[in-house]
Formats: sequence, C-alpha cells, structure tokens
Amino acid sequence: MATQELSPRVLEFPSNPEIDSEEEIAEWLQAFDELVDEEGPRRGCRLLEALVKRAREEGIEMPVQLNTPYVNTIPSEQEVPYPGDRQLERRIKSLIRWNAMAMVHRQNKKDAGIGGHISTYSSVATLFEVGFNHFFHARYGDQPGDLIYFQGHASPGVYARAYLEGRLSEEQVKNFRHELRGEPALPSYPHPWLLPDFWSFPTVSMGIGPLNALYQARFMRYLENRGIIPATPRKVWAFVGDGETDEPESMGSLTLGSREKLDNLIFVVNCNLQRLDGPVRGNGKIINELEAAFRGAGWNVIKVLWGGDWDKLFERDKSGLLLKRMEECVDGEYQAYKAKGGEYIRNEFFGKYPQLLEIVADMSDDELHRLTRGGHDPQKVYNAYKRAVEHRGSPTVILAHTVKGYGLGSAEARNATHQEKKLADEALTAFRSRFAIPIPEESAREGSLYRPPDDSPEITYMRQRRKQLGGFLPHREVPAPQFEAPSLEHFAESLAGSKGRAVSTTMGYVSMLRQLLKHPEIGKLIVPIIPDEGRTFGMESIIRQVGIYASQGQLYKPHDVDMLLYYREEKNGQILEEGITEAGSMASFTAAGTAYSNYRVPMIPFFTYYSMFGFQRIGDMVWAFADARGRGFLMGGTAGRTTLSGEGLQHLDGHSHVLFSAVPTCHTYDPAYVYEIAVIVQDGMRRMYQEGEDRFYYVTVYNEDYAMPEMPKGVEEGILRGIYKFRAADGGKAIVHLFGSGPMLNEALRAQEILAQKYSVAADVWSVTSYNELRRDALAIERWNRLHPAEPEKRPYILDVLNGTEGPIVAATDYIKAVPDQLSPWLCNRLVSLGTDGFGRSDNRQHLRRFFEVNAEAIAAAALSRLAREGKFDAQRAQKAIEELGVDAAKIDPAIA
Ligand SMILES: Cc1ncc(C[n+]2csc(CCOP(=O)(O)OP(=O)(O)O)c2C)c(N)n1
Ligand SMILES: [Mg+2]
Repeated sequence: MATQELSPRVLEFPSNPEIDSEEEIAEWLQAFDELVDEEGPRRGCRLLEALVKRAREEGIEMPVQLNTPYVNTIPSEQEVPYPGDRQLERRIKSLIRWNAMAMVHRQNKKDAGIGGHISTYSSVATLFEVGFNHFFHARYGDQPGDLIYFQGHASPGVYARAYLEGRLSEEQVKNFRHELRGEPALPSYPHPWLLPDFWSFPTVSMGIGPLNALYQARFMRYLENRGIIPATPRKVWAFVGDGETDEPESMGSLTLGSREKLDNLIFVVNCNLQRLDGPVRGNGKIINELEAAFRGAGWNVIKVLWGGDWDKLFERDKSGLLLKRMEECVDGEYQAYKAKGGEYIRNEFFGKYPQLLEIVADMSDDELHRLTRGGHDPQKVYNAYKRAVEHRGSPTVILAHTVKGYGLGSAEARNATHQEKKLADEALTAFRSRFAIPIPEESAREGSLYRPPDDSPEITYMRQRRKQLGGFLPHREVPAPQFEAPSLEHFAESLAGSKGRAVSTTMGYVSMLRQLLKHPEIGKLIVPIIPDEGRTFGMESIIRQVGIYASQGQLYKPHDVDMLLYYREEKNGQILEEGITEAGSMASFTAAGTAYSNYRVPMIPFFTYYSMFGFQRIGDMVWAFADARGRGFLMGGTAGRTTLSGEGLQHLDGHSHVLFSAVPTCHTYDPAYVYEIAVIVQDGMRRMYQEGEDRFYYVTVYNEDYAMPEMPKGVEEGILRGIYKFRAADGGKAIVHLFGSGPMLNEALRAQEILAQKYSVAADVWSVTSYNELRRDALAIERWNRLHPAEPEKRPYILDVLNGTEGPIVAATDYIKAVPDQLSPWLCNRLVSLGTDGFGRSDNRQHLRRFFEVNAEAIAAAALSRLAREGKFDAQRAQKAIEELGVDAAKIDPAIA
C-alpha cells in the first residue's frame, strides 16, 4: 500500500549523480515505508509535513508538487464491495448502450446528416449508470433532490434509459432529432425549452454546464443559509467532457468552490482523452493537468484511472515499473493502445521493459485489450462516488479515465469517432454479440430498438432502484404558481415622479428595489446580483439594508463600520456580490431564475451590471438561461453610447438592445422615466411569477440626472407594448413626430421646442420604451394577415397608435440605428433613425451627442431636412437650419470614425 500511495515519483527531483546517492535514498525510503506500515499513513503524512517545514526553515526550495502517482486515488484495499447486482446492472447498461447507439444509427440511416453522437455516451455509460442505480436522488422527503448536469452530447444514453424505464415512448425515441413532424419526438440535447418535463439544465454549449453547476451549488447554500429551503444532503453533479475543460468557463471559477466549501458539488470529468478532432492532450496527460489545476484550486481530487483487472498486475509488479510505464506514456499513446488492440499493447506498452512483459505473459491479446480503464469499472466508480458524497469541506472532482467509442469496434478510440453517426453492418453485429443484445441479427443491422418486457428482471431492477432513490431522473417539475405580484400601488413612490429633483433612472430603479426588498411577502424572494458595481449604481444603501451574502459571515471589522452605509457581510445576507465576473453573476442569475422549478421557490433575481459588459460577453449563457426557462430581470446599467460620460470606446454600449432582441423569451425595454420602469417591473413580476410565463426582462437604466415626471394617466398599456404619446405639439396638428427612448426622450422634447420656437414646426413627442416589443407585435400580426388572406386585415399596435398622424418620424436612441429601424417595414417612408452607430469616445454627454448627431439640435435638423425632402419646408432654409443648429455637415460620419 505504501508504495502505491507514495511512489518514488512524489519524491523525485531531477537527478544529479553528484548529490544523489541511490543507496541513501533507498535507505530513507525503507525507513519511511516501515513507519507507514507500522503506524499508518497519517503518521507518514505528519512526518513529511515536518520534514518539508524543516527544509523550508533551512532555506531549501521545494518544487511544488500537485500531482499524485498515475494510479487510482482510492487503493483497492480501501474499497467497499459493490452494493448492487453487477450482472444485472451490466445487462441493463448494455441495453442502454444498444438503444442509445441504435437511436442515432437508425436515424442517420433514414435521414443522412441528421447527426447525433454515439461515442460520448459509450465512454460515460458506467459513470452515469452507477449514479442512476446508487447515487442520484430524485427527492429527499418532500424536498427536491440532486441537480444533475448531464454531458450534453451523451443525451442518447439518458433517453435510452428513460425509454427502458417506460418514461419515453418508442415513438419519441424513433423521432430523435425529428422534432417537427407532428409526432412526439426528442430534441438533440438537454433543452428544457423543448422537453420541459424532462431536462432542467442545458449543457451542450461547452463550458456552460460546469460554470452553472458551480454557481448552482453556491446558490443552494445561499438558499439554505437564508432559511429559504431546508438543508438536505442534496448534491449538484456535473458531468463534463475532458475537452470541455479547455473552455475558460469550465475552469475559470474553480476557486469559488473551495472558498465556499461547496461539498455539495461533484464534478465528474469523463477523461476519454479525446475531443472532436483528436486527442485532448496527445503529448501530455489531461488527467495530470486537471488534477494539478483542481488540487491547486483547493478541490478534493479523486482519480479513477484503472479498472479492477489492473489490480493483480500491480500486485505482480514488484519493480515499480508498471507505474513508471504508466507515468511515462502520453495520452496519444493511451489512445493508440485502445485503437490498435492487444498485440500492440503487449509490444508497445508492456514490451518496453522485459519485466513487464513477464507479468502479462499468461494473458491473451484479447485480455490485454480488454484491460479496463477505471471509468468503465463500476466497482471503482462506485467507490469514487461514495467518497465524493461523503467528503466534507470542499467540492470533489472525479477524474475518470475512459475510452471514447467504448464497444464500438473499429470506432473505438479513433480520432474520427466523435463524428461517427452510424455503424457498419459488421460493427452492429459485433456490438450485438459483445453486449449480448437478444435481438435477431437482421434487426440488429437495422438498428432496431430493444426493450425487454415490463416484468423482466432488468426493467424491474431499474425501476426498483429509482424508486429507492426517490423517483426517475432527469425530471423537471414546475409547481403551480402561488405568488401574488405587488400591485402598482406598491410602486407609488416611483410613479409619483421626483418633484423636480434631478435623479437618474438608475437611482429610481435602486430605490424601487429597496422598496421591493421591504415587501412583507416577496421581499425575501428578491436576489440582487452585482458584479462589483454596486457603488457605480448607488446600491450602498441596499448593502446596508439586506447585507451581502457571505457564507462565513463577516470575519473582520470593516474599516467603515462607523459609517451608516458600511460594507456589511452576513451569513444570511441577501445580495450576491460576485466580484468581477459577469459570467459568474449570470450563472447565479440562472440558478436564481430557475429556482421556481429546481427548488420550488420563486426567487426573483435582479442582476444589475454595466450594460456593455453584458450580452456581448456572456451571450451564450443568456441563451442557455432562456432555454432553461429562466425568469428574472437583467438590468443594464450605465447604458447608452452617449449618456455615460468620459469612459469611452470599451464602455459605451450602443448595441445590447439589438443583441437581446434576438432572444425569443427576452423582453427588452429602454425606459426614459422611473414610472416606466415601475410599470415594466410590476407587470414582469405578474407575468413571470404570478402567471407562470417563461420569460425574462432586459431593462436599461442610465446615470443621467433629470427631473422624473409623475406618470400621466392611462399610459400603462403603451409603456408595456412599447410606445405612448408623451407630449403633444403645443397648438396645431403635428406635421412631424419625434420618438425618444431612454434619456434621448429629453433631447426629443428639447427638439420639439426648437422646432416650434425657431421654425414654427409642430411636433408630437412619443416615448418609445421598446422597439422590440412593437416589432414582435407587428410581425405576429403580419404573419396572421399573410396566412389569412380572405379575412379582414388586422393592424399592428404601432399603426394603431399612429393612426391619423402624418408626416415624418424622427427616432432618437442612445443605441444604434438598427434599434428603431426594426419598425421600418410598417413605417414605410416615414422613419428617420438617429442612433449611435460607431465607436464611442471619451467626452461628456454634450459632446458625445453632438458627435453622434443625436442631440436635440440634430433631431430638429433631421426633422426639417426630411420635411424639406417632402416639400413641406423650404430646402434652403433647412440647409441653413442645419448650420444654425451646429450640426456639422462636413464632418466625418461617426459610424466609421
Ligand atoms: C462552445 C462549444 N464549442 C464547440 C462545440 C462543438 N463540440 C461538440 S462536442 C465537442 C467535443 C467535446 O469533447 P469532450 O468535451 O472531450 O467530450 P467527449 O465527447 O469526448 O466526451 C465539440 C467541440 C460545442 N458543443 N460547444
Ligand atoms: Mg473527451
């Protein structure tokens, strides 16, 4: 045992004959081995610690060693016996393997190019099955159970199991990747949007699963520490590909896990040593690399490298050469061994040292080929899971050595295996006999599904095991909403206006949030999330009010404790102050925004951030959030390309509205006044949490101070649908219409005055809260009209609202022109968009707006210019007006400057 746990490798230094004495080292090792044998590993560990300490005191620099020997972390003598019926479980697994493969194979035979993966599941099958049979809890009493992030492209295996369990119909399985044929079907990957009572966690975009799982585990603790859910032994399991660990999202936040002592989190990395094109680390060892990274980040690392059949070889090998050989091989070689078979393994792996050839002399080539990798041995996997589940104080990662394309014959461990969609007839036949699938050869060749009868031992066992563990998984549930949104009266303060005081929409939003946090019922459900920008948005008062969540409480006395708004951290604090990580914050937003289903508590996240560092940075996570049917409010702060002064090109956002508008369940709003925000937030809460609609909101808030008017009567519907008239022309019918959004509404109002006073042109001013909502409404109506040519035409809301108006429309936005241009199809030749296309600059608002030609003067000039083109204003006068108003006709177009 001592040799396995503490191999010479751990103590190895680059050899130098002048100072190395083999004899002396051997003596020390022998003494050490004796100590460990007699007094146990703990004593050994203490001794080494003491020696290292002494070495440091004497100024000896020790190399940092984060890798342990290339063997299983759990020595075989410490294993517990497997508690299940291994024979039966193997049969079940074989059936799942078959159906998973057949599902993809037959579909590609029928519909070439429809895709699907067979080699990923083949490598992860044992890792999943041991979990399904012995670990994955569907429920703890009346509490939801484990949350499992399945490796996305292993989905055929998860479907195949559910098919055997009788939860998915044959028709569904036969329609894998055929979702649009009017029959029950299955989506390619874990998509809660497409299979809402099955999947909970979208994972297939690499890196998003592990990051979301990490923050999910932290959010679970947050809910427990705040007393919102009881603490249970539930776990978050994340199955991750080894290639997937290259994504920064996978590894970028690991220290959160150890910092927060997330022993409710288990990563299982399916180390099949391959990704899509080829080996993950052909010239190195991905498992060593990951071990060092996770260990360095403070995780508990359990390596499951070798199956039980290697144990006897370790016993036979007295020379230590077997381990030496394992350590010197690189992953490219390990892959080749599996791809090339037993004879090759004998010659190339064992053959390097004659002593090693001897220990396998009694084994056939076939036996050598079948020597199992740890991740395919249920006994080893079970023991690793058991340790992981019992481990306390940090998260665990299990690094499981597997074979990509396991059991797929000629596709096994080949570089091209990831792309393999169908098997040749011989491979199917071989698969059938290797895994003893009881179907006729003819059916095997067709890739027929196979499910034994309900009362067969296999199905009975599977069901029994799941029953024992609380029910089937994956399974997504949404309890009926029991939530009453606060009425609009609750927002009275926000609706009343600022009584002439200059405030920003951000300030207005923050005080609204403060009010909501005080709400007797829903206050506790609010989850404010900020990535180190609380002060930017004036949220110090909220920090004082509800505290920052800190799992350890506050271990220090903050320097500003004597101040009213000190930095308050609490074990039951409500704010998630994530530090500088928009991706981490988005992962928290996802955990909170899906808690209504995962924990049955309708948490309401408000993630407030720098709008520029939002979608363009973490857009894929937003997409996954929508897929997961997430609900909540994304608040894009310091919004706009001209409103934030001084910060310049990298900070000035003029396009996040375009990006968010592409997410089907996202409602985007660009409000000008605080009462508009109140109406949007109130209705959002009602729709998401009271009515249970799967949607979320993106609302931009700005930092320009101005007086907030009181809400005019009857504008609620307009605010929500995207437009209402804010100020009609003073005297006379408007011949031009000015649209304004966000702070640009004020510019439009100033333009209205300029037009009236200087040029006697009457203009109406409209607040456009959402071009996106207006466009979606118009598109839906247009589609209806297209599909019902014999019915009377319906009119989109935007045309309804503008009915009876005439003349050009000048739309001013702090976003790019594409935002208002969304309405071009319905506003025909009326629309002139003024926006902030181009790179931002560092300057103040006045100069920025002049530069981008969106200030009041530019709006007025644009109106006159357009009126002139329509023959309603003298063209020469319009040209002169442009000059008078200070709009520089000769300067370079800001869009390309
Ligand atoms: C962000 C992202 N980039 C690329 C892909 C395409 N892709 C799908 S599977 C795969 C290889 C995955 O390799 P690995 O993580 O090792 O999983 P394995 O199939 O080997 O278990 C790639 C690149 C993706 N799904 N997501
Ligand atoms: Mg892989």
